[in-house]
Amino acid sequence: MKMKQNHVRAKLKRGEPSVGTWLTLPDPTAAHLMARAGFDWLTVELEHTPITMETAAESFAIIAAIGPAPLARVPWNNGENIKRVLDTGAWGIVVPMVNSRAEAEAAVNAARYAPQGQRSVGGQLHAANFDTDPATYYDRANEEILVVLMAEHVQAIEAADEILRVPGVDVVFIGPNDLHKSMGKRPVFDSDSKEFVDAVQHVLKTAKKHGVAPGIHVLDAVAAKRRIEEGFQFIAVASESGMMLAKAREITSALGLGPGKVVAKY
Ligand code: 3PY
Ligand code: MG
Repeated sequence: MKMKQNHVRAKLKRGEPSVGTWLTLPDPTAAHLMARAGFDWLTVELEHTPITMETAAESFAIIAAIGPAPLARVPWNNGENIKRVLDTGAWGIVVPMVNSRAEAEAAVNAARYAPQGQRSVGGQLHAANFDTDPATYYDRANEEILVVLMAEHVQAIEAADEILRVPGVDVVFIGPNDLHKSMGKRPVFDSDSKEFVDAVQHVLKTAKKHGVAPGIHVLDAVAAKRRIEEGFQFIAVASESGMMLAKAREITSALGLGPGKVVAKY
């Protein structure tokens, strides 16, 4: 039987950039509306939000039906999290804080069926979200599921060559906030700090060397364009709640209602 192609993985394999955003609100209605905004993919954020597996599964289904690729940032790098988001219909995983070759292997192992990994066979929603039957899904999933590992700690920068050598890794995605924090600096999306700039360039170079698509989280379209020009391919721009609040604060300040309170970083 036919199965939908993961257009994001295909684009990245062709060397093209792919832009998406983060979904942080525990609300499939927000996912529904954002899925129509034109992004290539949407990552349901389960790491730092109240979003439950049930809400995430509803969002994956809506996003896949409308067109973007539904991805999930898992709360942490373990097999239970990875299995459950994939079995409930995510087309890919974003795995936080992967700092060593062993941690990279564990993530790939959980995301790929044998012989590439040890993902357990089961579930219904994964095949439904690829508009196919389970037998076809089990045959093809290893070619369609996107595995994104995060480089967001100085240890990951040091181990980048070892991590990106692991077969089955599609993307290395820099988390600039955690990366700055691990350097003893204030968490920010970008800075001129030499240590940060060198780390970003090292990840970019090492990713290209191993045929892995480099990615990074940025705050706006200007930064996204700059990172694409540098060679980054998997670009996350802010989040849906960040966009909502930025627009709200633009309106309140234009009307002289005061700047409002800063409630979200992105
Ligand atoms: C970070 O900047 O640490 C992130 O996790 C962004 O996604
Ligand atoms: Mg982070």
